[in-house]
Amino acid sequence: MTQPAGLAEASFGADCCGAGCAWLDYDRDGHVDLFVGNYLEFDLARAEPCRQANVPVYCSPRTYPKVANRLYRNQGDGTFRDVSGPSGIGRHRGYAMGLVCSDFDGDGWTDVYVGNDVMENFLFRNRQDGTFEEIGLLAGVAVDQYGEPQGTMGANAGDYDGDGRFDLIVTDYQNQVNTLYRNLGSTHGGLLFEDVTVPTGAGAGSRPLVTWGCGFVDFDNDGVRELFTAAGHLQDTVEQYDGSSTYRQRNLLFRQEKGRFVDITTDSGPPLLRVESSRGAVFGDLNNDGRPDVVVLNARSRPTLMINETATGNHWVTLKLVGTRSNRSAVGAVVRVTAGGGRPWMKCGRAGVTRARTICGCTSVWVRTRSSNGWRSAGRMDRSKCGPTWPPTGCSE
Ligand SMILES: [Ca+2]
Ligand SMILES: [Ca+2]
Ligand SMILES: [Ca+2]
Ligand SMILES: [Ca+2]
Repeated sequence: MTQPAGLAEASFGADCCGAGCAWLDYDRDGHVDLFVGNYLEFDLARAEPCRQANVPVYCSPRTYPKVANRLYRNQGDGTFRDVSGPSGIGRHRGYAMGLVCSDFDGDGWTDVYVGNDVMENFLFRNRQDGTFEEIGLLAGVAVDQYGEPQGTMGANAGDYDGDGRFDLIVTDYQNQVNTLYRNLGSTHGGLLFEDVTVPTGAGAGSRPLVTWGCGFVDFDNDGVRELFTAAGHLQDTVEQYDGSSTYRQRNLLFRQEKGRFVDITTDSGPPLLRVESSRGAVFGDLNNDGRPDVVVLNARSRPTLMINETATGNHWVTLKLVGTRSNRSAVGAVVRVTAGGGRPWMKCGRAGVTRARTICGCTSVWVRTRSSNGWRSAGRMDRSKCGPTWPPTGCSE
């Protein structure tokens, strides 16, 4: 279908390596569009071998030319049109790796964060007219709190602190720490994030690792999200030139305690103790028992499937959202739920599975009730509705 859909050039046509992609409905016409993050321009004929301490390694991306990302508009007839130029996306060249689509400024229009390797990251704010402006530096997510660009291997959005705004977690290369950007909302007319890596401890333990897929997921249904991070070194020869690191590494699992992330990896069962060179991580309730599971892709090895067996009496409910006049997959939909007298807040951002007060998608949504003492195990869901920013209208519950 790639050729007839008009996507044959989607990063693969040129000497260009794609590194990430995401579905979004950027123009809210009910047809899901495609964003492709491109890593760099690669020409095998001109490629030079690289070495570290005389050991063969993959070259730094700085060895290669930067390249622009691509945005493809779904024309509603089974084909896509490259709108990288008119949308403004194509004006910015970088080394894209992790990317995530989410409505960061809460205006109902999906924005795109693109993590770039070894250089400043991009945040493309949706101007609501088919174009984007790049505000990464102004918004505080281009570099870390020290002004340093990061490796930015992986990125995900999630409302870790439950204030209704989507925060950013970014994973990094060896000798860098994972960075958590808290979304402060639009102040003085501009969207602003704060690097809260140090006060929250979100980057703890990541400095020796190369980290990739990540996500805020509430694995025990208590209403507070945990942080999962997949790890594994890029260089399969690393042990020959760096005695402090290994190709295969353990993944990380943190829980939140009084505003800080605490490492619970070794207390969370045998799958978390596996040592692989992990890359991508996805989350979803694979066996429909209300507890989200994890699938991790491992370089040069089989994937790891982690079935969540957490003992918890906390309740949950599933909503299946089907767009009628908006896109059928409900990508970009927002749902607000009031339950047990608690805060009416729940959002969904992109395709996948979403849990209460998280944003990872809208195919299914779990909800727990909340009392004045926090989330509790028993209760009822009082009300659910498609929020006013469902794109643009129409829902079934
Ligand atoms: Ca569209
Ligand atoms: Ca937006
Ligand atoms: Ca937040
Ligand atoms: Ca939890």
